[in-house]
Formats: sequence, structure tokens, C-alpha cells
Amino acid sequence: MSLSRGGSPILWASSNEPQEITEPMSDETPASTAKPTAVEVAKTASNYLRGDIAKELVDGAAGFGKGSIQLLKNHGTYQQDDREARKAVEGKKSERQISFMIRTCVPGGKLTAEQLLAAIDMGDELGNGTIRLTTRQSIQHHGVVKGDLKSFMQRVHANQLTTLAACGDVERNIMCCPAPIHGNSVRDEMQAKLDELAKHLAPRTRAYYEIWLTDPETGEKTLAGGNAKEAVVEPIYGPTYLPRKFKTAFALPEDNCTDVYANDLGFIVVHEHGKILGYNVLAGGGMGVTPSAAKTFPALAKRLGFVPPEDVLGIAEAIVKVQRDFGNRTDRKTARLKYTIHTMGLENFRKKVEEYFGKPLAPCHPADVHGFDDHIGWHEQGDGKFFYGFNVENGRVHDSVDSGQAGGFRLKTALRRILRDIKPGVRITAHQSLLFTDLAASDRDRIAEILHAHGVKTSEEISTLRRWSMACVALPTCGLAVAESERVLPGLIDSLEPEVAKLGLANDAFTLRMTGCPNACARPYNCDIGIVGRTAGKYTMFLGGRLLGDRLNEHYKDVVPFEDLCREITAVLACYKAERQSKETLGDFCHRKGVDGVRTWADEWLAGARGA
Ligand code: SRM
Ligand code: SF4
Repeated sequence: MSLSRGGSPILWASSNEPQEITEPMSDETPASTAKPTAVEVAKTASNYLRGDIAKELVDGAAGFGKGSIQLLKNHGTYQQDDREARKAVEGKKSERQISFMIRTCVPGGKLTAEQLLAAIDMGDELGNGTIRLTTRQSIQHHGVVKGDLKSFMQRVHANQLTTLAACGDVERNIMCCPAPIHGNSVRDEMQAKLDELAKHLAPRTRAYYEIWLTDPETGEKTLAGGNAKEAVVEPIYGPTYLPRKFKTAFALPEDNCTDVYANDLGFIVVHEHGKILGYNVLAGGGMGVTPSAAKTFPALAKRLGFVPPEDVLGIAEAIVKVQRDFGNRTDRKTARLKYTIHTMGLENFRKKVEEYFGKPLAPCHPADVHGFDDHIGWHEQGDGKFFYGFNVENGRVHDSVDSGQAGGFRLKTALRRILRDIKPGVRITAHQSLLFTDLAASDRDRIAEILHAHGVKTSEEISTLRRWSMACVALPTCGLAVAESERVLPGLIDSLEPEVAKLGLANDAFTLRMTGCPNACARPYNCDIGIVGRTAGKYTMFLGGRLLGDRLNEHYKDVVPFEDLCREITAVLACYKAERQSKETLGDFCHRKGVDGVRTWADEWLAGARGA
């Protein structure tokens, strides 16, 4: 079956249901009940995200109670435990080694060298010694214990960043193409618009400041913030915030590096002759699905209308408020904006948005995404300086020699050297990688030397396949993972690289994205090859999306053992090589031939009938 741009349920070919998630999503409420979900109850009673967090923070227990666990997400932190350590204590809940994942917002992925260095230090001193660059241009830390949460938040604040609204039922980290191309006022203005919007949609409760940013000794509020004097605490969100997470991205037609169609709200810049005419507004994108719940589906955002630059904040606020008032608060599985639009119908949704916006929306400008740049490698900035896109495999910044891995490298130490010695500007990409900006031509050799001295490959030395791949975090920290992802994708790529080279496809760019469950944190449903965790050691394969991110892929094969992924993917690539038309991308080829046609061809190839 085809997953059109409008989005429709995925059909799972096998009758095997996915393995029960070891720890059911604690914020789920059965769909049949009309009562507000437990999370809604917790938010309502929380007095603008306070709840019992402050009390429980100092109660001596290793973790928080159920209500606080939900509220804490809005403060940017998830209570987790190392799922491998669980086995050692035979599943006794009380003995789980509780720690916290902390996500820091980095709007548009823009940082200074000092800020990234400080984040790395925090990971070493209070976390698990690594940091994770995410698929939404932000930073995650893992392994922070409860007793260190407050000092962690204070250090994030001192680093001029925040964890407020990095997770939770609010607007999350807003994405934007991070490339620093000077003299390109379109990019400059778009990035400035993102900053305005991020500020506009940030929660205004003082809870964050009261709980985390008080003096640890005296309890005094030494660090300013919030809107103490405003009569209305949350003029946009209200006391119960949104029914579910809400995500926004900006993109350029020629560069959809933020995957704008995967967002609840998207803005595609419409520009002519170096001037922004306005933005095409998209609404209702989202990837997460629950395979056992047919009511859930991935969807690309729909094209809603066009606004001039001065109306971006207004239209965003109107859409957020429609979702606030009409989103489903009785079933978190169908609470995202994509379901609100599905339930209301696009035209009714548009009318409601226009009502909240106070004027009609102009029809979309024909401009649409037609290019994608991951910004890896060396580029001129346009001001005599350069930026370097540095591929960080799956976004994990660590020294592998510390963890005793074979073929070790010291990426974290190399990054420290680059950040300290060269002091570049820093941007995080939506592909979990880094841009070092404002470089001189002479920095080229220095950066390569530093990387090599630490056993790290430059972006030019990795394969095209690895460069365009992404994996989500999954095990051991993610409580929702049913299969491995980040820890196994590098090995899969190791085995695929020679096969791809043998087929003569080493220079072909196609996106390969893997996740440890169908929640789809690495956006596997709109790429060329999606590999989604189905159960321990087994995956569902999807084909026929594309690098541009404007088409959902289709179900190809189910319950594929990890050990078979390399040959299954190789067979698909062999089919592509044999039958593609000139300049046809892998995704376009699979879409044209159809997944059934590709499957038949590939199965014959695997059976030796095509000279495999
Ligand atoms: Fe995600 C939940 C990690 C981007 C869809 N995601 C989670 C949690 C918090 C697991 C949990 O709820 O207990 C994961 C934390 C694991 C860990 O140990 O760190 C997690 N998501 C991530 C990150 C770190 C993956 C990565 O490898 O980079 C990304 C952080 C982004 C950020 O900085 O804000 C991340 N998550 C995404 C994306 C991609 C995107 O937004 O562009 C998606 C698909 C788009 C979407 O939202 O539909 C995504 N994450 C989900 C979902 C499914 C939501 C749904 O509507 O069904 C969940 C589960 C949920 O919300 O119930 C989830
Ligand atoms: Fe966890 Fe990956 Fe599933 Fe996201 S996609 S919830 S990180 S296993």
C-alpha cells in the first residue's frame, strides 16, 4: 500500500504483534475512556507545572512519583533507568538504577564554542560522560542522578540555555537550517524569525525558575526569569498547556535539511531575488505510530496557506491555540495535531485557524521543497570565512577508547581541542551533526590534524552511506525501545559499505534511518530506507520515501532479523542498480517500481535466480 502525503495507517504485513514494550508508556490512557488522561490530570493540578516536583526533589528517594515524572518532561527531563542494569537486579523495580535524561533547547542549533564545551563538561561531571546531538538540533545528556538535577539545570542556565520546554506538551526546540551563509539575507531573516517565534511560544510560568534556579543554600531566587508581574501566567497555553508535544521547523525550498514536512507546524520560506516574500505554512506532520493501534499513523504536514513575514508569530499562535482547544485530551495516542486535523477535516481546521488568526489565510505560494543539503564538508560562508560540516555518527559525542571499543577513537577529546584552540561558532544540524563556523582557510589542515591525532575520521573520509544515515538513541536508556538502534547501526553500515561499493553505488546519496521502535525519533518514515525496531533483534523495513522528506515511504518487509538486514538492503540496491533510470534516486526508483515489484525482484536475487 502507499502512504500518501496525506498520511494513512501503516499496514503491518505480519500478524505478529510487536513485543510488548517492557515498560508501558506511563502517560497512556486507554482510548475508550472519555476521561482526561492521567497526564492531563497531573497538568491541571500542577499550578503551571509545579506539582510536587520541588518537594520530591529533596525527599531522599532515587526517583520521583508518577505525577512529577510527567510534569518533569516539560522541564526538559525524563526519569529513566539503564535497562541493561535491570537484568542484573532481576527486574526489581525498587532496585532499578534511576537516572535522568536531560534535553537542552538549542533553537536552530546555534551555539558558541564555549557553550558546547560547557555541555561536554556537564556530561563528564554530572552525566554518563557523553553528550548526544539530537535529530532536532538540541543536546541530550544521560545518566544524571536526582541529587545532581538542580545543579545541572543551574549550569545549563549559566550556559545561557534552558531545558524548559525541551520536552513535554508544549512547543519544543524549533528547527531551522543552520548554515551560516553571509550576505544571504533570506537565511539571516529566517533564523531571526525563528528566534522571535521560539521566544513567543516559550512557556512563561515561573515554576522552572522557582524549582531549579534558586540558591541551593538559602532557597532564595537568585536567578531571574519568568513573568512574575503578568496577570495571565500562560497567555498562549493556559493552565493545561497543549494536549501533546508540538514541533515546528523552518526550511528553504532549496534546502529542506530540517525535514519540515515531519513537523506539527512548518514554515517554508518563499523568496525571490534575495528577498523574503513570506512563508508557506504547513500543519499536521508527525511520525510516531503504535502498530497495534490502527487509529495511529505517520503523516506529512499539509499545506495550509501563505503568510507575510510579519504574520508568522500570529499564525503560529493561532494554530497552537486551535490545537490547545480542539486536540484530544482523552487519548494521548491520538492527541497530536495530525489527528486534530484528521478529525476536523482540513477545511474545517483551516476555518478555525482563520477564526483564531482573525483574518483569512492566503493560498499557498507554489514554492515547495526541491533540495536538501546536509552541509557536510567545507563551504564558503560568503564573508571570506568558511564553515565545516562535521559528521558525528548518530550524534553521540564520546571517546570510544574509554568504553573499551575496538578501533577506538577519541571524538570528545578531539572536539574539546577544536573548540578550545580554534574557537569556531557551532551549529547542530537536524542530522545529529555539527557545523564549525567562521573558520579561516588555514583551519582546514588544523581540524584534520586534530581529528586524525585522536583517531577520528574527517567527514571526507567517511562513506556517503554513513554520512546520510541516522539512528535514534534506543537501548539502553530509552524506555520505549523494543530493539537496538544507535549501538548497532554503525556495524550494519560497516557490513553494507563493501556491498554498496561492489554495486558501484558508493557515491549515491540516500537516507538510511533506523529506530528502536515505531515512535520514529530518527524520522524513518519519509526517508529512502527506513528500518524500524519491531521486537528484540527484528525490524520492519520501509522503502520509497526520499531524501527530500516530502513523501512517506511504504512498508517493505516485516520482522527482518538484524543479521539479515545487510543482505536485504543489498538486494534492494542491486534492484535499483539494475533498473533505475538516469539520475533517479533510490527513493524515486522504489516509488516508481512499487515496493511489491522491488520485493519480487530482490527475493529472486537473494534466491540466486538473478545471479546473486
Ligand atoms: Fe523522540 C519519545 C528521543 C526526536 C517521536 N524520544 C522519545 C523519548 C523521550 C522516549 C520516552 O518517551 O521515554 C526518547 C528519549 C530516549 C533517550 O534515552 O534519550 C526520544 N526523540 C529522541 C531523540 C533524542 C532521538 C535522537 O536520536 O536524536 C530526538 C530528540 C529531539 C529533540 O531534540 O527534541 C527525538 N522523536 C523525535 C522525532 C524527530 C523529530 O521531531 O523531528 C520524532 C518523530 C516526529 C514526531 O514527533 O512525530 C519523535 N519521540 C517520538 C515519539 C512519538 C510521538 C508520537 O506522536 O507518536 C515518542 C513517544 C511519545 O511521545 O509518546 C518519543
Ligand atoms: Fe526510543 Fe528510538 Fe523509539 Fe524514540 S524511536 S522512542 S529513541 S527507541
